[in-house]
Amino acid sequence: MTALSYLHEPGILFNLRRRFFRCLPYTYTGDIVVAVNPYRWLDLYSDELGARYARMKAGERNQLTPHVFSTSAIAYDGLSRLGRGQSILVSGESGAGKTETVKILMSHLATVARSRAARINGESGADAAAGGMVVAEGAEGDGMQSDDFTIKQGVKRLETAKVIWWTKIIESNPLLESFGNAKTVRNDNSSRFGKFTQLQCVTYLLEKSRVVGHSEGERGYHIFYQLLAAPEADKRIFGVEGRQAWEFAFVTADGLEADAIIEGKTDGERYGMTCKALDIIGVPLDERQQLFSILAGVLQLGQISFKAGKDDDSSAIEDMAMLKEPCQQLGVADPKHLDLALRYRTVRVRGEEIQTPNRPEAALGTRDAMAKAAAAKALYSHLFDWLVARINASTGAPSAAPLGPAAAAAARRSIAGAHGGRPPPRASVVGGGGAHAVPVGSIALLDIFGFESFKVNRFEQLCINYANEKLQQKFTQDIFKTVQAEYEDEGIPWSHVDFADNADLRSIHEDHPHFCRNKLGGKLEFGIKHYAGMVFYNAEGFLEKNKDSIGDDVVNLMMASSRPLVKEIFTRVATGPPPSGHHKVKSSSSSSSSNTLASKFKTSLSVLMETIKETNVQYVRCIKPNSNKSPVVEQLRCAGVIEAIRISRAARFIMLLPAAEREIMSMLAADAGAPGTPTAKDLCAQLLAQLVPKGQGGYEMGRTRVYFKFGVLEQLEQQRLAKQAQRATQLQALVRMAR
Ligand code: AD9
Ligand code: MG
Repeated sequence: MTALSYLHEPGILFNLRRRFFRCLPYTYTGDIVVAVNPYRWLDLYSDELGARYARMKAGERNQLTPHVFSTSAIAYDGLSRLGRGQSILVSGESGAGKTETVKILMSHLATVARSRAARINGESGADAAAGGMVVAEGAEGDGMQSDDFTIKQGVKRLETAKVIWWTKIIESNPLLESFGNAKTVRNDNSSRFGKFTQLQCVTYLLEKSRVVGHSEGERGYHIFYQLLAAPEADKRIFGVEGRQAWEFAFVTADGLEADAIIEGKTDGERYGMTCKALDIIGVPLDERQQLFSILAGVLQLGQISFKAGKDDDSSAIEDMAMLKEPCQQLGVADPKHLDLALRYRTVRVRGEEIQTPNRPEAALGTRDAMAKAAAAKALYSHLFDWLVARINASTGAPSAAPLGPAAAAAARRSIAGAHGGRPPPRASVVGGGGAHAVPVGSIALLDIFGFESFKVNRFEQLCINYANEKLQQKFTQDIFKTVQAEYEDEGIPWSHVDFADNADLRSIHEDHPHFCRNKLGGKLEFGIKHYAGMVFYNAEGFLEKNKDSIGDDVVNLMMASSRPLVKEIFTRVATGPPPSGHHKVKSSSSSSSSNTLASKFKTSLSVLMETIKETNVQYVRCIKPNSNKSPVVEQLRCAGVIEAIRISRAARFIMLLPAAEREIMSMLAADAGAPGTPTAKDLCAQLLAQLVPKGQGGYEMGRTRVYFKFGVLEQLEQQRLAKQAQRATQLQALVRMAR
């Protein structure tokens, strides 16, 4: 893209389109990789190809076809050679391919590590494939070539541990997707949480409302459908024997049956994959059953309905029998306790505990229904956090300690598994090293929920789009910095250049240009001009969702559960999760305002940005090519690809390769009558002095490049073409005369 002499939107679009139809989804614009979602698996992810990019030396990037593999190879190299922490930020709108790209990057990092280890150990490729996959290893090759038998044994054991470690990492991706992804109108496998994978996996804001409902044409979390598509024998254990997804209020689809299907594998097949993945990360059968029991309990909570009570201001459970199943699955001994926890709340009045009914302020039962939904959401989100913690614990640095035969066998089975045209194994949590190799940094990958704009946008969309704004801001600043650094390098005076920045959003008020009231919408509607476009939000339910609290009664009930896992996930929250090894999470003061979901989210995003700042950042911008969704040019604008160019235009100069400049110059040299000069730079300077009108600041001479004011180069090009045409006519005339 940077080699194009005309850098403008149509040119960029044309280039991307042409490459897309030639099955070349990757294109470089400078250091950025633009990835256009091919929506079918192309033969671009083989181990052989991965190894080619892995062997790529610094500065060789442009000799190979543009590929996202170059990003992972450069990150790996930056870490292992320079010891600098790396991060790869993948962005793009919903469905653009971020999650898949991150998986491709991860599996390639494993390949790079493998091929490096193979080189060090002098192993054959096949042997290396079974081990030696170390990311972030300190000194490469230390003592690895010893002939000593015991050391060899030790190394072998370590290699086996690494295989298992990588397998766990690989398997954690689809596992987290089962629990944190769902079908939306924009993407069948849409991430409803953000994920920053470093040594540890840190997740951001799981969309909780999806636990209890979803819009038309969408689905709840995959895992619920997997549970209901499980073998009947399993379903019997969880009390959902013979039941179908459409029977459960929380996950039922009001729309067509087709809405409840996602492409690829069936939910039943995915259930099997999830069980296998749980096995690999070390969740034993008993715990797995408890996990699915909780999920079944959540679904059954959704079946509880309320009716008017005996006196006016009370409500009652429609049918007490409804409580039996959820109580059994959640380990609540007495259904009456669940009844009380849902319909009453305990308040303390002068030291005394009083049970008051949830007042049905608006419609009867809405309060109770909300308590029910809050309980379900708490159960699910605590379970999700627990799962992430388990994955982190399980994918810590591999140790050479003996591992259970079951885990080893499962790991081997998984590695041997076919990938059916999809990319090879996906790793998840990147980093870590051998038992004796202390990691010197890590490679982090960020995969967030993409920018969203639906017909109706709610609190979740505001949070999601806010996260995207944050990421965009970092991108713009980096691009800006790159341009600035280049100008300084070239010895060109730098004057302040403006660039689009939505940082002022935080000061939104009525007459702010980025804030807008929807004239047609209701009182609760407002719009925000995001970097990626205008979005109108409906503020209904904002306060409730932002408060994000459940009653103490439900928490106490769950902590008294006879199911150890239910107890555990609520205890983790009550006492706070154990501090993660790698991230020092800065906790803000716990004033009441910082307890809202939005402020917690904001703080964790700031911490994330601080973490990223310490690393060397690379960008991948994913583009969705569908014509029925948003036009590509809009996405390019949003992805900052156009923005990057706009910034250099705002700086008033277009960067060019010296060769291209010289070509034009020499074409004009004869006419301009420039005397021969020793250096190309002098020639350029003289020529330009004659060709470009003086006093208009049409160009600026840098040390190695000429920066033209926008349009000047195009003018010169026009002249050149005119001259060429004139010459051709003259030549033709000569030929005719000769005849
Ligand atoms: V969201 O913000 O989580 O809603 P993503 O993550 O950007 O979104 P995702 O990676 O899930 O999108 O990609 C959507 C679909 O595009 C995938 O399910 C694949 O079917 C398809 N896809 C994405 N990337 C590739 C690819 N490199 N090759 C083939 C792809 N198909
Ligand atoms: Mg995703």
